[in-house]
Amino acid sequence: MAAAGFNLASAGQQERRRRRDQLVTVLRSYLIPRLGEPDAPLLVVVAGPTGSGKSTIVNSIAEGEVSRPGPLRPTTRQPVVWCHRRHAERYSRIGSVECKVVGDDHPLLEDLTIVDTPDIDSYVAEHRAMTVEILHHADVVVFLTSAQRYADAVPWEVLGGIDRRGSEILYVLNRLSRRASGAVSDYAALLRRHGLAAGPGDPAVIPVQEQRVRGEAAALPAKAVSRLTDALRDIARRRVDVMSDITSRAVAYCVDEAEAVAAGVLAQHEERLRLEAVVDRVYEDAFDELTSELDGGSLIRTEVIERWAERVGTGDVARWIKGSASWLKNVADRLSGQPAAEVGRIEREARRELADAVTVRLERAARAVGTAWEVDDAGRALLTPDLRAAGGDVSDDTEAVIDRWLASLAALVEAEGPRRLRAARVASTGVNAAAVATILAVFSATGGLTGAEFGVAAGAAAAQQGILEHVLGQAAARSLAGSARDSFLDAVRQVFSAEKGRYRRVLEAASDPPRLADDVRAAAEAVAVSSEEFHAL
Ligand SMILES: Nc1nc2c(ncn2[C@@H]2O[C@H](COP(=O)(O)OP(=O)(O)O)[C@@H](O)[C@H]2O)c(=O)[nH]1
Ligand SMILES: [Mg+2]
Repeated sequence: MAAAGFNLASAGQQERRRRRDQLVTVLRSYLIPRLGEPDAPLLVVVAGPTGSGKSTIVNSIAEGEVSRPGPLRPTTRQPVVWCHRRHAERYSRIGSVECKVVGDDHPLLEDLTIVDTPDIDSYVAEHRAMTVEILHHADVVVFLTSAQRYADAVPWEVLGGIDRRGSEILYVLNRLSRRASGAVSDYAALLRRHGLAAGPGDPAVIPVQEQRVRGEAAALPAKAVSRLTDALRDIARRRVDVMSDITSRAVAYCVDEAEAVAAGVLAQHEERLRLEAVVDRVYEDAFDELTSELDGGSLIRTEVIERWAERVGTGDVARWIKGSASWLKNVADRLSGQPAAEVGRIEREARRELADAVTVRLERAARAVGTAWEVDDAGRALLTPDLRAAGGDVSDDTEAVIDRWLASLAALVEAEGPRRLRAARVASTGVNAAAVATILAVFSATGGLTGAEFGVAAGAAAAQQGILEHVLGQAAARSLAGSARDSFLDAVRQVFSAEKGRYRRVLEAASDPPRLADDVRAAAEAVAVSSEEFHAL
């Protein structure tokens, strides 16, 4: 259950984390230790706001000084555990909180251990934290507040948590003056408004009248706290049943909350999928655009195509169309006459132009994801300057992918038409010339048109297709151009996937796998089963 990280900063995040934390706390701080030591006395924690008389009340129950009270705030700086002598060792620490232990042999302590705590509204944060932690371990809470301050000094959140997990809470209204007789029912109504169940017995709120503090022990007379003492004696008498009820309620709470945590895991997963879908759509659109530009002949600037075409000899097309075959010899001569470096340069230029065409689209896609995530809480929290732009290595990666494609293209040209290549005496120019022609055919988008259909007016584009067709034959030329196109798109898709992967990784790190929902439910089920076994003993 604790493994649910809920790192996706959506609107639901805080609530999911809060529920997970409460659930884990109930298991770790209450249920597991409690069921591990079923014979330990019930832990009764006296808590409340500053100066409400907690220490005085504990002393009054003990009829002696257990915890020093005082007008100076804060007086109680550490929990004081009043327990039976034979249990003294077990309480030097409760959870991670070090406690002062006062061993005694008061009959109440056979079944109960009573803890006086620092002020729950202390200005010392450490004191508040200690008290909250001790409260997590409580079987029974005595929540003490004074008649003067009850309206504004109740920590609803903390009490609500304890109430929900099923511990008993005794609400004590201290220092009541005889004149303020409506305070008890007013306080009870306030508690009910906040959804807090009435304590055991009647009345729900236990009143303690304002007294003069007497004696060295700084305690109230026993009679003043008799209703509270009676309630505690009753709980002590029913210790085994009370323990069983509280733990059963805690188990039921955990099972319910685990369901809520599991639902949170699934809801978070949905949110993650939505963000992922945005990324998929953006890159899908960018890829579709690139594909249609490729097929429409506008992926690479026309000037570049024409410059390349010039080198291979566009002017010869006219003669070819008129039936002269000498153009091919001219092309072959021109290419073979050129130093290898020249053909290499054409390739490099093609590579550069292509890499740019792809990179520009990836930059645009990254910005589009940035814009879309920006308007989503979770998305915005995940966006980094890196993610708002294409990956730092995207140019190099694209060039590498294109290099591999060009290499495979050379192999493809060899495989598709070596005989015709030889026959056409283009072999002397090497595969590169044919590869360059293929590149140009692909990027000048002659599509399925033949040179003749395209006509002289098509210029460079038709020339490339024409050369290829003449060299390889029409069918082979078309299939070669088609395979080259497809393998180019496959190669580009790899770069697109790698780019998308950056967002996927971030989303993966920020969200929990949906199977965790099942794990959480299974863990809750295991808790319920062990609890049933425990209660059957
Ligand atoms: N007169 C009178 N003083 C009280 C009563 N309860 C507490 N006090 C005083 O109020 C101050 C704070 O009490 P204390 O028990 O230390 O409060 P805590 O902070 O809640 O533990 C001390 O000076 C007590 O003597 C009471 O019922 N009557
Ligand atoms: Mg105190």
